[in-house]
Amino acid sequence: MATRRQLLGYASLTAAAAAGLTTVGPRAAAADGAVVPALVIGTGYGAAVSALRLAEAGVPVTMLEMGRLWSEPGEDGKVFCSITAPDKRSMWFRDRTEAPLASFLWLDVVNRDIEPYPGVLDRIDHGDMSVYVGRGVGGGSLVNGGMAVVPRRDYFAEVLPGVDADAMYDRYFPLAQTELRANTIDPDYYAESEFYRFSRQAAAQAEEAGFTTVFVPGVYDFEYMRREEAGDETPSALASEVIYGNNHGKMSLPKTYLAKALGTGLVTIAARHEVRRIEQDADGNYTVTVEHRDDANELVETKRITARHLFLGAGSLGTTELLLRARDTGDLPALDDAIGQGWGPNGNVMTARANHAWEPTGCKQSTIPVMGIDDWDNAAARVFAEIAPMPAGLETFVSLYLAITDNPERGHLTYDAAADRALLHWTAAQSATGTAKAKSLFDAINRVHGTTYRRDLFGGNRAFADDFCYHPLGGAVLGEVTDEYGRLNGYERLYVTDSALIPGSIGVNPLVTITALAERNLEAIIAADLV
Ligand code: FAE
Repeated sequence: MATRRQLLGYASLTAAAAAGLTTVGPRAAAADGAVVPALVIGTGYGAAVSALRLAEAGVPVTMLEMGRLWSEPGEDGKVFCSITAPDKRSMWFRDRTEAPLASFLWLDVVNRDIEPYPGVLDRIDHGDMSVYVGRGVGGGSLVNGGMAVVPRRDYFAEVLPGVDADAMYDRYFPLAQTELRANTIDPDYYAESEFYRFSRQAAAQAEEAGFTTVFVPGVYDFEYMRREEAGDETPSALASEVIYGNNHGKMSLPKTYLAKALGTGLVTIAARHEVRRIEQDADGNYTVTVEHRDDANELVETKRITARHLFLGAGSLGTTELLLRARDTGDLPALDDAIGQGWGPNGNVMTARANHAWEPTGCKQSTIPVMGIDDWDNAAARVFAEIAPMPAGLETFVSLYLAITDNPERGHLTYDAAADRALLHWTAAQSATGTAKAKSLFDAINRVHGTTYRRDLFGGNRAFADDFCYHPLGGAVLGEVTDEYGRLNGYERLYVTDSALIPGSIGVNPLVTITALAERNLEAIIAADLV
């Protein structure tokens, strides 16, 4: 249940948005020249945990977010647009949408021309790898499928050997799932709903081929979904809403951690505020240079805000870029040489199979995945494949999957001074290592079931889309460029708190790990550095 504080916090957020404001909470804390105890860059999972726990410890917090405050409805009465009818709200300053699926039956029918606008989903292109990220107050929680999966303990220990796994599994993973409001679909509802026919069919085919399938928890409220199907609530997951935002049902960060944080009265969130630069003054405080822009991307004001404690929660690419820029331009020259290393796409590979004509996957599909094919025990090709929907509103006969493989390849980021941005170095050959693992699983299903891959969906006649990811991880790896709690080497009171800490792979969808790790780190940091 939501607490009173949480309700108050969420109310303040929606009221600010309704009044056309970009700042929620005490405004002076985000004014030019403000000096604050703690500043958090970003409003995704790591950032939101940081803000809540700092505020609960009595520390006032300012959060700066480059994306919009997504609460006020547009002309159609909705805050977000659907996948099937995308408009300017869909993507971050584009002339045309760039959805993960490029085409259907090789036809260019998926993407639409749109007006440039600070839309909620961004795609950051880097040659052979494009990275999808959420933009807005709530970060990735606004656009993701909400699958809230705890990683396997053995793999977690392999990836982050310096972290006490007992503490994570006894305390921080359960805490993260509770705060995120993770729940699990009722198997009876799943078994009957026509919106999960696509999932039941793909699961049955995987089982027929000898694979194990598992239900996975999620942060979409499955009781709300059941009422959607009964016609008692406004549909969202059942109305093709997800990657461009959910208008209802999903317990995204503005309804959970951020609402609670605002409810303390000690947190200010300033939206459309992008941090461009981080410097340190003679007293050891950090001053950030922030550009406040409007929805036309015109500069409203450049501000400088100073903080005693600075937390970077701008996501794997955002945090790493800020750190590389600070190091390489000489603003924070003592940052570790290994910043930018250890990046990976969590082994993401998307693929699709063509079902037989007598095996429809359903015109009606929920946008929220609830089941995975778990083949992580296969040491030769560890794969966890999410059974993904394709909510096109028509029968496609497609079984779509987002496979997470244990691809051991790692890329790195460098700072390009001329372009003033970070460049990701990742090659198609590196993706191919993960794709081969995914292929061995889906080849087996195709073999047993007598089916083939769909090649009409990803462009270039390809069966596998391994040139984009949803799960960027790494760039400021825990225990390498930071201590074991995210304190950056070379500086005091400067912290990384997000997906940049995880070295490239975690074996499942990462949001719960990012959240739980931030909970663990903040507890230690607050106890030792702040009180
Ligand atoms: P993140 O949530 O990315 O937040 C970073 C925030 O910082 C963003 O709001 C940025 O706009 C903001 N920012 C960046 N640079 C700046 C700057 N310079 N100044 C101010 N603000 C800045 O970070 N994961 C799951 O576990 N389950 C799923 O089902 C799932 N589905 C996904 C589906 C899609 C389409 C996508 C894109 C991702 C999905 N993910 C999923 C991944 C998950 O959302 C992602 O790992 C987390 O959101 C990363 O959390 P962070 O706290 O690192």
